[in-house]
Amino acid sequence: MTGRIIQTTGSWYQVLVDGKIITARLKGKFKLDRFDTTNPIAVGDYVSLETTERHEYVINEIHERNNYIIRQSPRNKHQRHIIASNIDIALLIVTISQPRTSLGFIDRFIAAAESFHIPVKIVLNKIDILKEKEREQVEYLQLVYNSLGYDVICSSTITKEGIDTIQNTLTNKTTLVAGHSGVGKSTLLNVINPELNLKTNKISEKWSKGMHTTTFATMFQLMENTFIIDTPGIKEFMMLHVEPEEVSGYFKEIRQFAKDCQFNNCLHQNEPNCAVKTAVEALKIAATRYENYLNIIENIKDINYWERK
Ligand SMILES: Nc1nc2c(ncn2[C@@H]2O[C@H](COP(=O)(O)OP(=O)(O)OP(=O)(O)O)[C@@H](O)[C@H]2O)c(=O)[nH]1
Ligand SMILES: [Mg+2]
Ligand SMILES: [Zn+2]
Repeated sequence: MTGRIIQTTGSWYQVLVDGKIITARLKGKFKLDRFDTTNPIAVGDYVSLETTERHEYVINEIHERNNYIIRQSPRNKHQRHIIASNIDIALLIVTISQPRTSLGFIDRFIAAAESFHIPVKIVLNKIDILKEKEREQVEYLQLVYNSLGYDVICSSTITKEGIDTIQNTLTNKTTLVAGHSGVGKSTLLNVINPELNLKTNKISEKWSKGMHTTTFATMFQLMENTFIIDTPGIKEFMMLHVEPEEVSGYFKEIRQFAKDCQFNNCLHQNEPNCAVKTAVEALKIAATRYENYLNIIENIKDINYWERK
């Protein structure tokens, strides 16, 4: 039989099989050395199972992953930890106020998702509380991100604007739902499926001290064939363990113009005849996207500098 991992706790796995949750463990002879990761199996994995004579469920095979999000182990940077797999879409929930989501955060998240080959849509929630001058920021977000192919869905759990669109986006998919605390992730999911009864407006203890060593993701069913992956480790998700030269590959529009730079290792900072800089000056690339790209490069250089010391 086959199933899907919805939660992992130590050596036990919760697996969804034909709509029922069962508990399983790994087959004794499961080859761990095939993986350079700390965990052989992650939330979202499809697996094959068998039953033992004692009627226990045992996982004997993992099916190939479409994609996965991974981070370095906090204890050993040469080891990697898979957070979740087989994600169809990442839904980034943002708000312009209460709380404010920065464009830097949005671009970092998108770059990380691009690096994991996960398509992104942006939900701009709490649209009901916006003041007149904040509307301009809505237009800016729509202008910049829609044109890059990252849909911006305006929503409100109060007026119910955009809820149908979000529901259609989620249906029959596995969606990673992300965003700062307080943007309304749980409220939105409760509106779509009131039976969920997720806790809202509660300062989550996940962020309190002592929890940064473990990153666990959970998956739950929102509707039939529709899954939500919730990962408290979203901060780690955004840590791009990549080299500076790789970052432009994760900014669609920069990647496109970079082909015309004079140097093929151009970082688009201050190099001569840089087609990306020219495109920024000609307003073909949004200045905010370019700035956030440069910030990521600088961050990575800082991290690499301290790690090599
Ligand atoms: N005005 C307004 N308030 C909203 C909207 N959606 C959610 N809220 C409120 O925002 C607060 C936070 O909502 P939550 O759903 O708990 O936020 P969350 O993103 O799940 O937060 P964490 O679980 O901490 O990550 C609650 O008081 C909600 O009632 C909206 O569309 N408009
Ligand atoms: Mg919540
Ligand atoms: Zn360049």
